[in-house]
Amino acid sequence: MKFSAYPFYLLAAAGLSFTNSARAQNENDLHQEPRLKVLVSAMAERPLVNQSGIGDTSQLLNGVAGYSVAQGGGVSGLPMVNGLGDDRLKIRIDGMELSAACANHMNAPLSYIDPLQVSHIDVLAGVTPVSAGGDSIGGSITVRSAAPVYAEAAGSLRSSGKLSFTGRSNGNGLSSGISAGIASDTVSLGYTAAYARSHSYTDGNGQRVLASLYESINQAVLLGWRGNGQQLSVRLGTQHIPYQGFPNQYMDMTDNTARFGNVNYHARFGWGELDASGYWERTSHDMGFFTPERNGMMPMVTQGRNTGYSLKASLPQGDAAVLRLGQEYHVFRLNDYWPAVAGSMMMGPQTYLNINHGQRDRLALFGEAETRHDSQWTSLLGARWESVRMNTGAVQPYASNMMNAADAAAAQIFNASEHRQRDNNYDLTALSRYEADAASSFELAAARKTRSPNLYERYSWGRGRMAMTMTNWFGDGNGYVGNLALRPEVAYTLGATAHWHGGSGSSSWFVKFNPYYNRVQDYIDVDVLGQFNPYSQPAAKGALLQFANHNARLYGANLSWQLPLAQSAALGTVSLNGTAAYTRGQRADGGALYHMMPLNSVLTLEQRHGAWSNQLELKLVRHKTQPDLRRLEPVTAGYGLLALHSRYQLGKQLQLSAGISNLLDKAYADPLAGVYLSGLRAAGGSLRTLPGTGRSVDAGLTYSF
Ligand SMILES: [Cu+2]
Repeated sequence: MKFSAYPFYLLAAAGLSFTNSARAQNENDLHQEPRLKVLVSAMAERPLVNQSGIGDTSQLLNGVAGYSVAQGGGVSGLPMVNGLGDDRLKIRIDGMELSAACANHMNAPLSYIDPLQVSHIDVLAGVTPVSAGGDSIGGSITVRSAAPVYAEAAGSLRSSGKLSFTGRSNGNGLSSGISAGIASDTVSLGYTAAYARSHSYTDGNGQRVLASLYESINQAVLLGWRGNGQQLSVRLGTQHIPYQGFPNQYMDMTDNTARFGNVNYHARFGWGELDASGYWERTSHDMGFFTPERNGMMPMVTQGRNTGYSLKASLPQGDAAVLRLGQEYHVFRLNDYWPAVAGSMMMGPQTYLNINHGQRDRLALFGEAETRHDSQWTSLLGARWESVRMNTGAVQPYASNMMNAADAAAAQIFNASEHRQRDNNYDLTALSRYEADAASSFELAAARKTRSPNLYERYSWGRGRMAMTMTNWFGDGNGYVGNLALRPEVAYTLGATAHWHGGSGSSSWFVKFNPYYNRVQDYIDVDVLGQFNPYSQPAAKGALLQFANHNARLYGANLSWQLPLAQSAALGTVSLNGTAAYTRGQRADGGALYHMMPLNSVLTLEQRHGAWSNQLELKLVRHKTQPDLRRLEPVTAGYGLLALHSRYQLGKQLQLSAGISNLLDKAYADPLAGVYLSGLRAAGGSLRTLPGTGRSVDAGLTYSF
C-alpha cells in the first residue's frame, strides 16, 4: 500500500540504502496501516523523471496524477494535490508535524528533509482516513526516512553504507549524499548527510533566472532498538540552508537553521498494537538579500518551534475488523520580527513586530473502524475532533511617522482587539471498497474535513503596502493582510476510484480513474482592498488583499495507467505509462480560485532490459485560460517538455545514471510558478511569469558498500 518514491535520477542516489535490503525489517512495514489507505488516493504506481532541480523533496511525487508543485526557491517547493496545497495538506516527516515559520512559507515542511534522506513518501489525496491527519482538507503526505536495519543473527554485526553524487548542467547543480550504518540484531546506529547546491538556473532562452541559487545541508543520526515485539527509533538531525533565492518573492532566504529530534515507538501486545511518537523541532529563519542578482537591505527574522506527540492503538475485533483510537497534541510557537535598519526613514527606529509570541496549539482525538464485510466489501468509518487554540501578543510598526501611518493605525486597532481564538473542529470519513473480481475494484468515499487558519492568515496585521507584500506564500507578487474574524474552512468531499488491473511481473497493467468533487465552506480566499505597482514600476500591477472566507467548489478527475507494449529477448520490456489530471476551482460568488493547474498529462515510454532502464518522458500542460482575477494571476501558454533518462546497474555496488531534462530547451512558464519579481526588480517593465528551467544534462552515480 506504499510506494517508494525513487524518481529516476534518484535511483542513482543515496539515502535509499536500507529500503530494499531491509524491507521486512522496516519498522513501518510492521505497523498495522489501514488497508483502505489508498482509497481515492490516485497514487502513481511508478515515479517518473524529475523535470526540475535537485534537493527538493516536494518534487519526489511528480509521478502522481493530480499532484503538482508550486515553485518556491530551489528546495522549498509547495505541494499541491487536486487544487489544494501547502497548509491544506497534512505533512508528516517521521511523525513530525512542522509548520512553516515564515510569512512566505520558505521553510514549508518538505524543505526539512533532502530527497536523498527519504526512504518512503506517500500521498493520500482528498478523502483521507482520520488517522492520517486532521487540520487539513486536501490530503496527507507522509514522509519517512530510512528505518533502522538490524543484523539477522545474534552475535553478528552488520554494516552498510552508500555514497552518491548527482551533477546537473543547468545552474551547475550538485547533490551528494552519504549514509552509513552499523547494527547488531537488537541495536542499530545510522547516519545520513545530504548536500545540494545550485547556481541560478537558466531558462529555455538561455537567460539566467535571477536569484534562483541555493545551498542546503541536511544531517541526521538514527538510533534503533528492537526486542520482544517492540521497536524504538530515535532521530536527531539538523538542517542548514545558508542561502536560497526566491525569484517569485520580494525577499530571499539568507539563513535557515533547524534542529530536530523525534522518537517513534511501536509495540505488539496481546490486545493489539501501540504506536507512539514524540518530536521537537526548532527553526531560526532569516530573510534579506545575499546575491548581486538582487540587492537590498531589509532584515527579517522568524523563530518557530514545533513540539508534539501522537498515540495510536490498533485493536483487532475478531478476524475481520480493527478499531483504531488515537490522540495527538501539536504545539507551534512563532516569533516574526523585522529589526530596524539604521538610518532608514521607512524601516525604523523600532523593530517591526509582525507575529509576537504567536501560538497555535492543537489537541486531537480520533477513532476509526475498518471492517471487512465479506471477500468483496471493505469499509472504513472514522471521526476526529480537534481543538485549535491560537493567540498572539501586541504588535508594533517601525514608526508612527507619515511613511508608516497605515501600519501605525493598523497596529493600534490590532492591539485593541481580542486575539485569542478557539476552534472546535470535527472531521468525518466514510470509505468503502468493492473488489468486483480479480481485475477490477471500485472505491467510494465521502468526508468532512476541517482546517483552521494559520497564524499569518489570522494575525498578520500591517496595512502599509510594503508590510503587506511581505506576507505572501503564493508567489504572485501581491500583498496580504490577516483577518481576526476568519473561520476554519470545512471541505465536504466526494471521491471515487475505479481500478482495473491484470497481468503479472513485466506484463502487468493497470488503469485507474479517480473523479472527485469538493464543496468547501468558508474556503480561505481573499477580498481585494486595493492595487499597487510592484517595485513602483508603472507597468507592473499588484493587488492588496485580505484573507477572507468564501464558499468554493473544486472538482476534477485523475487518470493513471501502465500498459505493456512489447516484450522480447532483444528488446526487454517496453511499457507506456502515464497520468492525466484535470482540476477546476471556483468561488461560489464567481471567479476562479488561485493556483488551479490546467489540464496536464505525463506520458512515459519505458524500457527495461537487463541492467538497463531507459525512459522517454513527455509532459504536456494545456494553456491556462481561467486565472484568478482577484490576484491578477497571469495566463500561461500551453507547452510540452521532453526528457530522457537512463540508468545502468553495474554489479551489485555501482549504479550509473544519466539524462537530459527539457530536451528541446523549450522556453515555458509553469502555471503554478507565479511571477518573476527578481526579474522585474532588475529590468523594470511589466511583471512577467516566472520562466521555467531550460535544458539540463544530468549524471549521477551511487556506490553501495
Ligand atoms: Cu522567509
